[in-house]
Amino acid sequence: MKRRSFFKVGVLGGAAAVLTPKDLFAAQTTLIKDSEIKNASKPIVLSTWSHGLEANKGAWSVLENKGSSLDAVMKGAMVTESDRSNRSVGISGMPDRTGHVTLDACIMDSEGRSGAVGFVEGFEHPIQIAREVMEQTPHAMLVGKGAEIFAKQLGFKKLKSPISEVKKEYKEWIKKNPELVVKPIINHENHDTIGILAMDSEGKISGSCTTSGWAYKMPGRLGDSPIIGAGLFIDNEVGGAVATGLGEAIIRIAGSHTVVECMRNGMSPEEACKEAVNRIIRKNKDLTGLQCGFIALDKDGNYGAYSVYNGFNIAVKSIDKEELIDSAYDRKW
Ligand code: SD4
Repeated sequence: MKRRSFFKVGVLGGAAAVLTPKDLFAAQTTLIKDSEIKNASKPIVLSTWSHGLEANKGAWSVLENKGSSLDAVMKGAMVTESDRSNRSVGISGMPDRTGHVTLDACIMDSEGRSGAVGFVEGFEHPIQIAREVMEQTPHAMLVGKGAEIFAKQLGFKKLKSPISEVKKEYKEWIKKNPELVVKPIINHENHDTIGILAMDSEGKISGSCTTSGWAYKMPGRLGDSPIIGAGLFIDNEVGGAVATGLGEAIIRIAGSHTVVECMRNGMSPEEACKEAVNRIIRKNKDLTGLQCGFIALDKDGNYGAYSVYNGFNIAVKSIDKEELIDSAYDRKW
């Protein structure tokens, strides 16, 4: 929160000790400068990175027909998962350092229900399996073999993975990178993950996140993307947030949950994303290659984004908008 906001809240708090948390929230939110608020009418869908433009089209086909935000965020994610030209999501994504493409995904709805899968291989739509975990099981997350058995029982087909292009690229890469641990390279040219937030015509917010994870990660590694609170968090009383970038840094500050809680305390979506990014910056002395970004949507349809480095962007689709906006950021590459 800005100093100005603290001051005003302090004055209000001093003048009227009987203020309820709701009053306080109202007082805080009125302090946000108009220029910091990007607003669109509902329904609306937001996605990370430029591949979000296509994903948004998929989500929009649900929202414009008065479909639910839950169906919209799933459909949007499925568009990117099926795009074989996409080297960062789905079975055409980047492999781990043993050549396996392992996939992580999660989904969360306006009721606070969630489902996730991690470390699954060869499935076209991890996001659908995550939704089934939410709807068909008493669990919040299934990983590895167990998740694959569950998916097969539901009739999801296991495909050949990795696809030949990925295999070829991997063979070249491993020759040049024989060491066990490699530094992350996540920037505007090499990034993974699609994160989607949607609000439907009833004002219900849902989110999804799906990825092949950090390219050439160690086998067995899970990032933030399937972890509720890190890669994605929704609380319909407040809004939702989704993350992209170096998952280890995002997990360590419970990134998306942090963004939502900052909005609950009166910050605008962009301010809340900035606060989460600032925490990452404060806690990581070496920021070389450490790109992380958040997008957030509040319950009134305001949205914003913030990243460590420039180059992150947010795709927006509503009745009167279809655009890719550069995220605000802390520093330049
Ligand atoms: C991960 N957060 O596996 C993902 C990767 C990503 O842009 O979002 N890259 O850590």
